[in-house]
Amino acid sequence: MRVALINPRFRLPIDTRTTAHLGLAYLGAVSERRGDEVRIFDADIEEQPMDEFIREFRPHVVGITANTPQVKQAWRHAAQIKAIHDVPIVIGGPHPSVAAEDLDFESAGQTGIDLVVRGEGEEAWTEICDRLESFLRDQEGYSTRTLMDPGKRLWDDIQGITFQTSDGELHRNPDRPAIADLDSLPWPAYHLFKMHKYTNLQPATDHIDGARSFSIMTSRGCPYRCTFCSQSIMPIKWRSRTPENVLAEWRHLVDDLGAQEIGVLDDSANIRKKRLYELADMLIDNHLNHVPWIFVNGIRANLADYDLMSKLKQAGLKRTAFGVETGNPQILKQIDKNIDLDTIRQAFKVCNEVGLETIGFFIIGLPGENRQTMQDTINFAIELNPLIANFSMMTPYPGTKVYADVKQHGRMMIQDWEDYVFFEQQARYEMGEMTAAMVEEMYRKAYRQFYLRPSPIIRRLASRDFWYNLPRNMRIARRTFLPKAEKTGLRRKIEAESLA
Ligand code: B12
Ligand code: SF4
Repeated sequence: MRVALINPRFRLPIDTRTTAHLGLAYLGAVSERRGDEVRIFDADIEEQPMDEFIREFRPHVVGITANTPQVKQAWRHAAQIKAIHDVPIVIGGPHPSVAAEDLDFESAGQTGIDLVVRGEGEEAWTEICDRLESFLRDQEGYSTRTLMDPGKRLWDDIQGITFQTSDGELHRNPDRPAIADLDSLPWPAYHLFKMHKYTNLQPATDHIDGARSFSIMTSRGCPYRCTFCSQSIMPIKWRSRTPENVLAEWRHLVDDLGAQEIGVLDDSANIRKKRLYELADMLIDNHLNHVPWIFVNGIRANLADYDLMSKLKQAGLKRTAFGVETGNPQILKQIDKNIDLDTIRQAFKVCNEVGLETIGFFIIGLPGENRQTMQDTINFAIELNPLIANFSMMTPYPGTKVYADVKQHGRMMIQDWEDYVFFEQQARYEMGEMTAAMVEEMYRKAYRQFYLRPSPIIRRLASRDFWYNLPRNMRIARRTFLPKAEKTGLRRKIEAESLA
């Protein structure tokens, strides 16, 4: 079959890095394993209009991915495609996977969308394509409406999907268990992307373009449930690939694709330390440790001891992120992070001793905060002094505990899914004594107090990447430090573009 996979356009109002979509890369790989002809249309980087692509390729099935701020664009794309080519359209990704808020039904009811896949997609996608292929074999011509005929019961036994039959009834099939054997998955199909069009997600090396910067996922899931974290895709059960399987893909990235840096995207890569020791030894023994790599997302600070971090450093690790979130002990308890400030301090100390660069993720405006607790976070960031301090304003994603709390006790200030981005300078909710004005003020203060100190300024100026990317860095600095009027203009521009 001809399979089209689409990443809807959603350019963040920041100079975000664009990267090949790993979820679509996996789906593309399983489709190719089925024998399909696959095209990926990443609206963020394509120059060709999407309708032209659909008319030319005439896919037998379309898959669209969506996180929360992308979902409305995904629906627009679905309606647009259906209007020119009657093809089954499947949506998946973090947003429609939130069944707790009926967000699967929300997408299933949209014009153009036939099926919703909840959670990890590889197995459901394969089953849907298998089913569709055998159905199409018996058809001369058909309309997608016949696929959704309740009498045909075509989709009743596929786990983890939601759909609306043509009589208007919504169906939510039972959940699909998490993929138990991650080694059984093919490697992400990067050859389906125009890799030269991407930048690197989190540059560890000076000025490497996307063609030489790749992502990898060595484990899936996270055993924790922080109150703010949107975990609709990855189940609580943490699973990992074997070190041998990871090594083989790593070698492929370096030897076949010419990777000059690698970003590990795991939610919590260091849950099982033994596995990382084994992987590190293998990278060293196989002479793959010359390619720098980084933990793009936070690893657990309580599991980042000296021995492990120094072994990982020998294996090529250059930089690691930690989800610090807050500098206030009480707020830290309330967000169920299951960690304390001293443990976080220790992890940063270890990384400094070992010579690893660090990234700290901090949240301004968690439930229960006041000016002082937010100041505690800024002070803690300055004390830890990571290479990169990333402050974001708390954005309550549907399905999280914070979302439920704000709905019940606070005042949500955004109603549109397209506003669920957290690098704008606007607070997303108010609760208790925490006003939007206070959060916005503290957010700006966080960036000013952290970055406008001599040591970060000198560090930036000393890095070659800063000079290579000077125009981009100046734009980021201007947007970060200037008042929010600048942002509003940017937002309007994006809206206008997406309507055009
Ligand atoms: C890397 C990453 C990024 C990167 C790259 C994003 C990208 N293009 O992939 C960057 C930094 C750009 C980014 C930005 C943002 N991100 Co982000 N990101 C991630 C991260 C850490 C890994 C993504 C990943 O590769 N996952 C692994 C792959 C295998 O999973 P997947 O992409 O979800 O795809 C699987 C399933 O979802 C499903 N599936 C997905 N699409 C489809 C489509 C079909 C048809 C089917 C059948 C199945 C299916 O099958 C796939 C295979 O199993 C996740 C956390 C996580 N664990 O996933 C957060 C995450 C996706 N991001 C999140 C958020 C909030 C954002 C931002 C909105 C943050 C912001 N700045 O405001 C932006 C949005 C940017 C945008 N343009 O859309 C949230 C999403 C929550 C939500 N409800 O939408 C997550 C889940 C983090 C979290 N736990 O809160 N992100
Ligand atoms: S923030 Fe990190 S540790 Fe907490 S649930 Fe999300 S991925 Fe897990």
